[in-house]
Amino acid sequence: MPLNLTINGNLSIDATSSLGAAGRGPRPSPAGNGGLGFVDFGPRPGGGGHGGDGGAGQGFTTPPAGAPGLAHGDPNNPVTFGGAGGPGSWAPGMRGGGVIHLITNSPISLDGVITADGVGAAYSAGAGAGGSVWIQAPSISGSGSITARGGAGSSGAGAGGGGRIRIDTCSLAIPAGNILVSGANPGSIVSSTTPMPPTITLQPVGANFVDGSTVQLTVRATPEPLTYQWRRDGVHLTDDKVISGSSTHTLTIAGISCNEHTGSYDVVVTRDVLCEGGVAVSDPATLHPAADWSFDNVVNSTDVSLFVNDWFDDQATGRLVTDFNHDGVSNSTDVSDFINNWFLALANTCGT
Ligand SMILES: [Ca+2]
Ligand SMILES: [Ca+2]
Repeated sequence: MPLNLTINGNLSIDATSSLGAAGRGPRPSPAGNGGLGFVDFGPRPGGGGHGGDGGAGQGFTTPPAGAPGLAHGDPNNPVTFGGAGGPGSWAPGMRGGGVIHLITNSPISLDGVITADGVGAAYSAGAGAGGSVWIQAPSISGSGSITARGGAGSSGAGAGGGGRIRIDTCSLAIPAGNILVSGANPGSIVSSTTPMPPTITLQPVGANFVDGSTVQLTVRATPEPLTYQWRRDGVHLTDDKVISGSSTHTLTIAGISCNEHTGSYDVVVTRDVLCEGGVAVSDPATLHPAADWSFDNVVNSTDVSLFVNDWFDDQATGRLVTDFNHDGVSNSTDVSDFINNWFLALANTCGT
C-alpha cells in the first residue's frame, strides 16, 4: 500500500532517522517483474524494473538467463511500485521499493534518509527495482538524502532498475549527489521549483434559482490549508448582507436576486506556501434565474408561453422538464410555482 502523508507543520528527519518504504513493493509486482531463467547451475533470474529496466540474469555458460523486468510508470506521476526480481531456487523474487507521497505546507529539515530502495539479490533471487518518492514541500534542506535505488545483483541474479523521484519545492538545499535513482539502469528524477497547485476534488455546480431563495456553491480541494476567493464573472466577491463565505470553501447567497446574482461563478484556490504557483481555479458554475425559461437573461411573457408549452408536452409524454419544484412530478403546482416566481422576478426587474 502506498504511504501517503499530508503534514501540517514542520517535518524534521534527523541524521539517525529515516522515512522509509524500502523493499515495500509487492511480490510479484503489478508491472516490471524480473524473469525466471535457468542455466547450468540453477536459476539466474532478472532484476525488477521501474524507472529503468532491471538487469538480465547472467548465465555462467549458456542461455537462457532470466529476462530483465521492464521500465514502467510515469516520471511526472511517480505512484508506482518498484518491480520485484525474478524468483530464485530458495526464495521468491526480492521486493522492489514502495511508494511514498509526502505533502507538507511547512519546510522539511532532512538530515536523515527518505528512501524507497529495492532489495538486493539474495538466495539466487533477482533484485527489486527502486520504488517511488514524491515530495511536495515549500523547502527541503539539510545533509540528508532521498533515494529510490535498485537493489544490487548477486551471483548471476540481475540487479534492479532505478526508481522514480519527483520533488516539487521552492527551495531544494541538500547535496546534489544525495538524490539517487541508480540501478541496473538509472531511473527518473523530476525536480520543479514550483509547488504543485491544489487539486480540486469537488467542483461547484450551477443552478437555476428561484428569487429570494438561498443558494450555496461548494468546492473541495486538497491539500489543506488552503485559501479561497469566490468570483462572479471574474470579479472578486466580498461578504455583504446577502453573501457570506466568499473566502471559504462554501459560498452562500441567502436571498438571491435575479437582478444582482445572475452570472458565472468560480473560486480561486491557493495553497498557503512560501512561493508562487500553488493556485487552482475551479470550473465555472452558472447561477441563472429559473423564471428565465428561454435562457436569454430577460424575464418576459415569452418565458411563460415557453414554459406552458413545455408543461403540456410533459403531460403528453411523461417528461419532467417542467418539474419546477423538483418533487418528481410535473403537475399544476409547478405551473403556479413558476408563475409566482415569474411575477417575483418581474417585480425585481430581472435581467432588464
Ligand atoms: Ca427569457
Ligand atoms: Ca413538480
